[in-house]
Amino acid sequence: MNYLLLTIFVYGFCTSLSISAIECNEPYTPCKDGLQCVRPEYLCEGYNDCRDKSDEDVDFCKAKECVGSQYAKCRNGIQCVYLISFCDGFNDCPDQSDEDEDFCKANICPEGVVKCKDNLQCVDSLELCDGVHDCRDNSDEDQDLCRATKCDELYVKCKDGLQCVHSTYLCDGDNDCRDKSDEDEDFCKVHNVESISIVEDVHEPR
Ligand SMILES: [Ca+2]
Ligand SMILES: [Ca+2]
Ligand SMILES: [Ca+2]
Ligand SMILES: [Ca+2]
Repeated sequence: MNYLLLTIFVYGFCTSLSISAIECNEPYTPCKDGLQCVRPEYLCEGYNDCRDKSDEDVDFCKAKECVGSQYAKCRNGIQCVYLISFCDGFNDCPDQSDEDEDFCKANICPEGVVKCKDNLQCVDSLELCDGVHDCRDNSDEDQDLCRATKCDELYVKCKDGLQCVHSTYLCDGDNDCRDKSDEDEDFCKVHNVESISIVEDVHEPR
């Protein structure tokens, strides 16, 4: 073997050694090329994280179970998406099966999440009557519903009796209630106790 061939052989051997040397710490998984490590929740979630795209390989993903109980497979059996992403009004599965009408009609929203009036979309219960339209049919901000809705703990009803705002937003200098009542001097006095007790919890004692 001449010198040049020997040099190429040794160089090639060392390069292959350094490539295969990568080790992934728990819970990371190596990509197929052995050059990168990825977190388990990044496997088969629809985005390429490995440069060789092996984390989204169709055959690999079809055979792979989703990580943990908070994920479920799209209908195509390939990608895993968060349970709360099913019927949330946004397409998360590439085959759009997470927003399929028949599926969402029969779907029961997870705990802490409620169905819009259309019986299709699930929104967080804290998004009811928060002044922002979250349901496509706007039913989360329906006036009759909001008038009858009791605000969640730590939330306060605006003077209009419709909107709930977090008590830390009271008297903070920004208008959060549509009717601006959260910055109304008299309204602040009425709710003063709650807003002060929360502020004290956040700050370190001096
Ligand atoms: Ca991925
Ligand atoms: Ca979705
Ligand atoms: Ca809302
Ligand atoms: Ca405010």
